[in-house]
Amino acid sequence: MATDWYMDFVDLSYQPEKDEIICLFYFESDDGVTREEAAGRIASESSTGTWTTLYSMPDRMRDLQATVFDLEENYVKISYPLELWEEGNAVQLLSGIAGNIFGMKAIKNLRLIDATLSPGYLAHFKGPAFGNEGIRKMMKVSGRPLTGAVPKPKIGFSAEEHAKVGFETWMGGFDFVKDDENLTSVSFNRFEDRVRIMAGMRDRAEQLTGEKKSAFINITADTETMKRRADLLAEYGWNYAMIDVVVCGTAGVMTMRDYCTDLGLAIHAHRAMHAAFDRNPRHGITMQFLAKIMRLVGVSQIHSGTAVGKLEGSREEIAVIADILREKVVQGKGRLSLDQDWGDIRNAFPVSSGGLHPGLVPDVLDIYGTELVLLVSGGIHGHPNGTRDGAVATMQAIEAWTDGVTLEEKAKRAPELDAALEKWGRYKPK
Ligand code: CAP
Ligand code: MG
Repeated sequence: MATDWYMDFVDLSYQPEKDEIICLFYFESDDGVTREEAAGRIASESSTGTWTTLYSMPDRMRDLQATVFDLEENYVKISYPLELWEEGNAVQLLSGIAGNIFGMKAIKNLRLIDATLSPGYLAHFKGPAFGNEGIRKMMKVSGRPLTGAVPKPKIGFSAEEHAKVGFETWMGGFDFVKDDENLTSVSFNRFEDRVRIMAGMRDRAEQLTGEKKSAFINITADTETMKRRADLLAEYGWNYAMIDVVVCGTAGVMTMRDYCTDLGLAIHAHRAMHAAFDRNPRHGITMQFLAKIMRLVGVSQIHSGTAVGKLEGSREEIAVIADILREKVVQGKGRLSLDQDWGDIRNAFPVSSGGLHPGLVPDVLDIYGTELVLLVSGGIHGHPNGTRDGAVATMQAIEAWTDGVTLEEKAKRAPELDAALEKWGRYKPK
């Protein structure tokens, strides 16, 4: 008598139905477990199965089973009937395709690479509230990346000091001042004080420059507190809220997407903690999948890496993540991503940040083009002449790239850029 039924979830001749969700996994089976059985176990445990054959089961349940339909070396594609998934509940999707399966003893390593979300699944989600065109209209910026910086050191300033650094950042030509991921409301820099004082500085910078200025002020907390903080942002005329989306969880982001949209707030998604599960190439969940889920639930932008800065992320992966966020129809790239037609779901901006300075701007724009949010933080506050000149130097580096001239050429007529190159050149921090 058979003790398990994993192979019931494998059919390499199966052709997925139009509205099924398809997942691509990398996996390594444990010794003594064949690839087919391992793949069947992934499909079983992420859909209707369990470890043993059962005394009885209604026939109709076979229609809910996931199916392994493509198996190549250590890569498997699994198709999931749409009926498995609650309408509009991305959290439940994660419990299914990114849940128990990571802990199965028969699978030594498992990595969820990407998923194709079907039109029937997408139909229940609103996606980003503004889209990239809407954000550009809101900020009155075109033809160049949106730019921003985090006051550094990343935490320790009083609200007053924070706002003064912010003012210098805006006066240097940047669009945004961003809170750091671990700054929320601390004894020496209360959220309420920062929102109020920054608004005053913003208004002054807008009057002096004639440009629209904004900030990603971090509301990260429990959801009820995030709602109160979003209310305060709207009261002071802000148009963004920042959320650390991994630590807040997909459920928190989903709640805040609607709440912030009603207040006219776009969401800047910081991804702190992502490297706990997306860095190991043999186990975990890719950044491209996290980016997909966050566009689905409606953030307006999310950090996506630099390739040349201080944090992990290859050029290929970054280009794939940018496509998943920006494009309407995404062509799968080999074993890095799957096809995705986003239908009416608006797009979102990739955010490139982490160890950047004016000397690295061309490398980043070579990867992303101009459709991104570029954050240069240490790379402006460490400028020999201070924050404002650091921002000016970064804007000059962007101009050089868009005008097709080298930084060195530009620096002959741009002293702030020249000073930045003098200090950092093309240094790539680790
Ligand atoms: C960058 C940053 C961002 C990282 C996050 C930091 O500061 O503020 O949090 O960019 O990484 O705290 O390191 P610097 P990622 O510009 O001074 O490095 O964008 O890869 O999610
Ligand atoms: Mg940071």
